[in-house]
Amino acid sequence: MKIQELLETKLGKTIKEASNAEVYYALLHVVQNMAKDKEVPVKKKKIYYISAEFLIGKLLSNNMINLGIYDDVKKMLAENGKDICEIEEIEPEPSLGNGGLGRLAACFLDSIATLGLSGDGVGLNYHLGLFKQEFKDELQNAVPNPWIEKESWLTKTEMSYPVTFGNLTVNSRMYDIEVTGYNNQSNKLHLFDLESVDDSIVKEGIDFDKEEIEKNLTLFLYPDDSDDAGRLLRIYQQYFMVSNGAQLILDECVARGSNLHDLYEYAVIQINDTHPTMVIPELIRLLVARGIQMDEAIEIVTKTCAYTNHTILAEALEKWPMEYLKKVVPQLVPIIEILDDKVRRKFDDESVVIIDKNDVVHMAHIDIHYGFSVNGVASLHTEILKDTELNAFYKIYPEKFNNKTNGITFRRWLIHCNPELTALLDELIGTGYRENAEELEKLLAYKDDDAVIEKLLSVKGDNKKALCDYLKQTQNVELNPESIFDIQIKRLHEYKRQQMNALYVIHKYKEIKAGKKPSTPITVIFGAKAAPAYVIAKDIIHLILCLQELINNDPEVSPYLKVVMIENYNVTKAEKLIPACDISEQISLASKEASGTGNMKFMLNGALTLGTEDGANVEIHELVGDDNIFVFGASSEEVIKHYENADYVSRDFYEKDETIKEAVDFITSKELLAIGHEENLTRLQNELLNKDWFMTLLDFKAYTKKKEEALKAYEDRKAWAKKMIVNIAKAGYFSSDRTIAEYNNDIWHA
Ligand code: 26Y
Repeated sequence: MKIQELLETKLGKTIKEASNAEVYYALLHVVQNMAKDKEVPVKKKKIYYISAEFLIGKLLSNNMINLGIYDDVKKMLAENGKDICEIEEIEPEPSLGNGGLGRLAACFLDSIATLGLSGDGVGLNYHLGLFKQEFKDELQNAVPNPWIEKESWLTKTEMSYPVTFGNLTVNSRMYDIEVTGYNNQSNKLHLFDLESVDDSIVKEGIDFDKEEIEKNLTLFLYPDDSDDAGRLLRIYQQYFMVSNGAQLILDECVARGSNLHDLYEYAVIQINDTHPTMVIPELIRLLVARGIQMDEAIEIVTKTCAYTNHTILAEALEKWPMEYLKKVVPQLVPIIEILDDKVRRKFDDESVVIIDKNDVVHMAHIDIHYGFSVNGVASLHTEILKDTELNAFYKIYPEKFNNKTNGITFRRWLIHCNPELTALLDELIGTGYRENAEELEKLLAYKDDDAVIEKLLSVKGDNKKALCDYLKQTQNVELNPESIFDIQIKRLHEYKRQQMNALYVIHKYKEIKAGKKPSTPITVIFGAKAAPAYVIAKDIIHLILCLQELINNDPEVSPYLKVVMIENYNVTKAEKLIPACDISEQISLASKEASGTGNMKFMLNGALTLGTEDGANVEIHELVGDDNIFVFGASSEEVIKHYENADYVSRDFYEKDETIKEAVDFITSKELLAIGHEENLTRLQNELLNKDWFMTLLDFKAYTKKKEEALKAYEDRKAWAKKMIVNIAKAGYFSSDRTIAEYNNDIWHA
């Protein structure tokens, strides 16, 4: 049956008669069934990608693109007076992730299905997910983000498992989301939930009783962990996720013919950062319970599990006090002790133990000793892991270490979010690049073609206008589409240095006030959520919101400079911002950003990177060459040395440099104090002057200099467009299809 008929049967009326919402829910149903028809029987070995986050974004259009029906449906809807974009608006964005690690997991599921591999995601079904961000009084407010509707992409399954915490046993419920591959099969994302969860226990904002485990377990992603109850809740969540996952994996493997002794021939488990680490002792426990000897169980699990590290920030490498584990998962404690004992017998090195002398359990150490692969997510990151952070482990297990530079799915980050650019590419180089991303290089042939340059600039211009309309509608800001769009969108963290960009904004404001006007107006756009317990991160948001208020309302400055902080930045908003960007801000302190993936999305959509030699920026630089990127700042080696020698003193930079002093002083100027809060602004200023752990002032001068260079380069639109072409053409390497092919060849062998 044709889709129109299917829809109208489901609707019980014609599409013309139905409302947008009715059409959306009917489409959801039809598309979901089409996806289910694409499920294929599992081959012997299956990949299980286990992750606390899956930042999947809206699914309707993505699924229609992957099923190959998007264009037809769009046309058919238009013929019936319906606009597909308005129908997309109806869908709530699932709130199952926070940032890069979660979005990477979503891109990977897309590529696993696209490459025809059998591989499912395993995670949790958070009802309120990551908080929704609202701005009030120039401050971030966190409110619950309920996203699950009566009819949604979630399918309730028959599967349920008991999970025991000490003397509390709960029963889970598994929900599935279909994961469609591009022109290929469907896999599944399994999300575990607890039926007794109760949204109504949430009181003011996102506060709730952290001790009512049966009511709160799957409410929030990353609940506040600034007190004991919060930290215990995180362990409850992690164990609930991995115990369900482990039971599912064993059941499925047995059903496919495994005798459990050969588990690793039937399953490979990719552990996404340390959050799912307890899957290792849990699997060992379950194998022993099924009659396998402890030593053999440990060996089997070690051959089944592989670990990806996404960060070298100490605060993110999880360590749990044994005392907490004894409370929540007493059944794992003897196993963790055995794992530690084996390490201690083999290696006389306190830095590689599992349970340290303070009785704290190092989760990453479990992954490295009891997994067969350890990978970083960009070349520089992997080298830093091997040389410094995990050097002691690298010496023991050099063969386990490998790099897998991150990637992004072009289905969402090009075909879906930038249809105009996609159409231009189709016209110029054919559609082969959709399945073989390296074919984007064919675009290089048009580098000197004036007609193509014209078209490319016009596509960018249209995307900028569309963003202006959207921001006018949603945030009531008036932007100039002729200005240069300079965008920094990512989680808020001091190492990512949104504060450095904010200092630049101050610097520009002062210049304009002093009569030095930029030849092209500049629009600086930020989007970021700060963890609710991360005080300085919230202060940085406060500063940006104050600057927005000050600058946009100053008639002398606003024709030349505007600042916008996007409210509740999420995947859907990223899809509108990225195609409209001219300058992609990737300005983390070198050595701190493991990879970054936004940098790749911007490049693919024809933005030029202004960045440090950090994470995958290094690889972008290598691919596009010096002329097509703006690189600045201290190198990772220099930064690592500063930390080793503890010789960076931010106040020296402040005192020695007038521009720096002027910008930092302005944070507590009478202009900003008239808008914002003294407490927040002073605290942030003091942080920069007395600590500045991520060396903002070290790189500030180099940053402003490079940014001026970029702004200058933008003036020559044709030369700029050529750089855009090189960036798009070289982005093929960053397809997550390439990344997943590497995971499969080197790690999974599925
Ligand atoms: C539990 C808590 C301590 C924690 C919560 C979330 C720790 C880490 C995270 C998330 C980390 C994350 O998103 N890392 C990012 O992973 C991306 C995908 O590999 C990288 O591109 C990015 O550089 C890295 O910051």
